Amino acid sequence: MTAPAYEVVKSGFVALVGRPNAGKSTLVNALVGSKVAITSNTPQTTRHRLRAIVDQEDAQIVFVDTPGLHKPEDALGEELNKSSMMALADVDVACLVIDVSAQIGPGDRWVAHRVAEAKAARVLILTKADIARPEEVEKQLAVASGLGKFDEVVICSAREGFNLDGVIAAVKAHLPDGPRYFPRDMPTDQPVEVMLAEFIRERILHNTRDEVPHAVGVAIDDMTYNKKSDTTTIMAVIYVERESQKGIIVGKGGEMIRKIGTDARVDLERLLGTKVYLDLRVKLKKDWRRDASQIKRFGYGEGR
Ligand SMILES: Nc1nc2c(ncn2[C@@H]2O[C@H](COP(=O)(O)OP(=O)(O)OP(=O)(O)O)[C@@H](O)[C@H]2O)c(=O)[nH]1
Ligand SMILES: [Mg+2]
Repeated sequence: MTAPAYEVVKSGFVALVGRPNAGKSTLVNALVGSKVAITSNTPQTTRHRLRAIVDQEDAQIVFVDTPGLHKPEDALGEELNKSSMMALADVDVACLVIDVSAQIGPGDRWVAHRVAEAKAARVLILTKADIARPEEVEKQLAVASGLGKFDEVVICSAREGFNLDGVIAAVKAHLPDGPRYFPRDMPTDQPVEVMLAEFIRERILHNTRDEVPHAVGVAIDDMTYNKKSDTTTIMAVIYVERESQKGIIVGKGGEMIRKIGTDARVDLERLLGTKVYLDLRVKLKKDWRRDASQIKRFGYGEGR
């Protein structure tokens, strides 16, 4: 037998699934050690599957962050669920992520069944341990463990960086030998335009409430780099579904859209490593969440 032409390490794909708001994307960012996924306390923040890569001397773990599984109310919701389910179809390890501070209910049970059906090792991750008392954690652990048969159970806090090593060890134990699938210094496989649009959308999620966060889609129209001033000009469009939402995003005298732009620029500049001039416009795209082709155009769900 001849040796393979590549370095053999522990490598494979690891899906993180769970209810919206469970803490999946925050955990992915903490594991990778850089911001690759947007996060917010608005459920259904994540709108597409994304890969985040943890590279070590003896392993390469490709985490797949997914949209929270929920009861869909529109075409967008259906797309998001479909995208998460597809992530489960082809991974080495399926992680059920549960918020240790929230009541475990039918939503978690449903996701647990999907994890049980996956042909993968199963890891139960209880996260947000920093906001639960030890006795609450114990109680949740007992209930969550009853959701299915798990190969590993881990308690962690993404926010405080508690037991991230435990998460890594738990998944690594179930990875096969294989090649590094991605370059060693690549934290995510997302195109830069997607990350820019998502970073802008995150700032909208953080600055607005009620129906507005869900009704927003962001697209990058154009991007040009000026070497002399070391500045990237980004033209982005924020789409909303109603005229009233447009007013909220723009705000009184343009105050809100300026704040969104200023907030977003910090992440955009960090990502690009240049100064950024951000031109934000707000446009109306009536009921886009009900329209499969529009959803696809934004790249949400399985789009793009
Ligand atoms: N205290 C605490 N809060 C956390 C932790 N992890 C996530 N959160 C918060 O929980 C909320 C949801 O986090 P996300 O990472 O966006 O959750 P998600 O599971 O990706 O949500 P969806 O994308 O909607 O499915 C955010 O407000 C996070 O700041 C944690 O370990 N501790
Ligand atoms: Mg998420």
